[in-house]
Amino acid sequence: KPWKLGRPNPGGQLGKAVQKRRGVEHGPKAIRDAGLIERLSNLDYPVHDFGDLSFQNLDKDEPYMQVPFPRSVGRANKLLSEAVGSAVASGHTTVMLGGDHSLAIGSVEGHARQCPDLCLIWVDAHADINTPLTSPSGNLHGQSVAFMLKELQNKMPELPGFSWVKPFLSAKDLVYIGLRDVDPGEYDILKELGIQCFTMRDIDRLGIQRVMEVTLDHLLSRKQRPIHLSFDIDAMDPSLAPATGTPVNGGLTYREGIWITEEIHNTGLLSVMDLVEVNPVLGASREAVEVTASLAVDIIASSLGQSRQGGPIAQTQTLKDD
Ligand code: HAR
Ligand code: MN
Ligand code: MN
Ligand code: MN
Repeated sequence: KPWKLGRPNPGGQLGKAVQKRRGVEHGPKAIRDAGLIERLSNLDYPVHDFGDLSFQNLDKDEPYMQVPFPRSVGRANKLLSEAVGSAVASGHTTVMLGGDHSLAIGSVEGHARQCPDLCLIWVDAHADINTPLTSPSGNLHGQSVAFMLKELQNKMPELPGFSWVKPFLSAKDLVYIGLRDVDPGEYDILKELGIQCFTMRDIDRLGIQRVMEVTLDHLLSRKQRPIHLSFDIDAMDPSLAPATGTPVNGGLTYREGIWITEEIHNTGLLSVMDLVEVNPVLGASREAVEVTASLAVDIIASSLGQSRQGGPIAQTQTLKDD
């Protein structure tokens, strides 16, 4: 029975029947309730909470092929793109809380308008690179990256609601970490475009330290540039992040997750991060929701400089050299 976040779930059982994964819109509240703002304030940043954006579901939003609610999702992402763009333009390091991972379309697009040379690190159990034609589910949260990539331009149908998105990212400017549930059509795209992927198998083989070394080298060795980190909480093992829509066993350990974010912080180049797919309605208990939201806070705080050793970490140095 889904636990409800202190107030009735407006969709209730009807919501569940219509849209199985309903509830992810309550993710930001759960993450704030887990103490996000206080934790970031402790890091010596002035923190500004821009609050929630409000999105409306459009009437007559008929599915396009098998994609549900394209116009509503497209419109929401356009608003988000503008909000992220103006936060970045005014000099903020920006955190976007979801919601589901389709929000990365607007978040990364808005960031890229301000910072056209950005690179993208996608931490996720899933590649989210289906096109509307390859998608087994139709769901846009499994297609976000396909909207961004220049190389997929001629494979993307014109989806109502998304005409404002022009592909802006090259395949070489993207790295995946944590993959373990990749659809056949996605596998073909990843191979064909030669995208740098570190699956859980690669992490087992190389270790997370090496994975991050190669990731940052791949993206930053030619030049230093802004990083967009898009972190799907389902990258983490479901034992640590149970309250999410599509958990997959065998995910990142707590320490692997924190290593990833510490290494990204240490570049000094993190510009925008997304933390998505925390779904308080899907937790089996109040505790399951709280551990998931509190993990999300740890991941964000670590990305923004919370350290495990009480002070800044100089890259590749030991504690005594810092
Ligand atoms: N690959 C599947 C699809 O396209 C499921 C992916 C969506 N789930 C996510 N994304 N949480 O990371 O439908
Ligand atoms: Mn989702
Ligand atoms: Mn995702
Ligand atoms: Mn995922």
